[in-house]
Amino acid sequence: MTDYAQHYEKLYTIRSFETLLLDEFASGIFPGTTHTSLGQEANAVGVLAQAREQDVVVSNHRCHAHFLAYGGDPTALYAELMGKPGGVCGGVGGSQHLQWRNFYSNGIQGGTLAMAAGMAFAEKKASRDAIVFDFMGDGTLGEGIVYECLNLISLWSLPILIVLENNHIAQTTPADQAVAGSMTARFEAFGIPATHLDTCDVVEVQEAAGDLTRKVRRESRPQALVIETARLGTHSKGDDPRDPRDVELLWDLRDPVERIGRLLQDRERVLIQRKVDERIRAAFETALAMEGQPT
Ligand SMILES: Cc1ncc(C[n+]2csc(CCOP(=O)(O)OP(=O)(O)O)c2C)c(N)n1
Ligand SMILES: [Mg+2]
Repeated sequence: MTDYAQHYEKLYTIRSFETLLLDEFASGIFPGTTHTSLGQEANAVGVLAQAREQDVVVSNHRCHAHFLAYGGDPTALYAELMGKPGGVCGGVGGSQHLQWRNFYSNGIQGGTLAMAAGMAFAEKKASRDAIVFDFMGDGTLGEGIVYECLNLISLWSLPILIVLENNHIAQTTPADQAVAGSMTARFEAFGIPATHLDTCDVVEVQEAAGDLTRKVRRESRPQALVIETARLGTHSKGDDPRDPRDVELLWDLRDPVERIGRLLQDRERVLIQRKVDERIRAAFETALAMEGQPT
């Protein structure tokens, strides 16, 4: 399998998982709400290709892509979303609160950076050879705790790669109405070097994350990566004030799955799609058949 085909399979696995989740949501099998990663798959796959076993990953409310790219099991994630005891966290965490191995997600915006800082501090203090990956959104720059954390992360030289996924919207609020000035400058003001990337190409993300990850490991100090990305779906289940024509344009221009898929032969792409769709459907059915009452 070529590198492109491997990338495609990883991206398409997330896409297939999220698409089936949305399709099945209407049946009422999933309690609560959920935020899908449609459009942001390349950030998860590209960045977490750099994660080693001992590293820690801290994610936010939009965590499915991060969890699956980390190596999380789709069956356990569906079961978690169904509130089943066989889920990632026994069904009590739901869509936003996952913990498996060194992966942690939390729905409290900005609180996740405090978690990441604390864990990076612990790793550094114990002289363990681990770094922390933290994912956050543009809207989370409005949380005061982020700046307290950036201050300490810089002062204590904590080994964190902060990945800011700028999808230009926070629920229904456009970033240009909520975030003043430059996003990279906000990190730089605290002495944290920030790299800016405007792409939906998984290879570009992986390369940039590779450079930054090496620096974080070698120097044991923080780096930030601001990625211009696109939310191709609604915020959670139906909230999206954007003009549908604008969203359609994003699908045409900023779809990471389509972008890498174009590099494959039609036959190979379709075979991967079929294999993955079957695997994801089987994961869903297995979760559905699991014993135990939803929590
Ligand atoms: C402290 C806090 N306030 C409000 C919310 C409700 N909420 C969940 S996601 C979200 C928007 C987040 O926007 P952004 O950080 O840009 O991430 P995105 O959803 O675009 O991935 C809001 C307001 C929350 N989860 N936590
Ligand atoms: Mg956002």
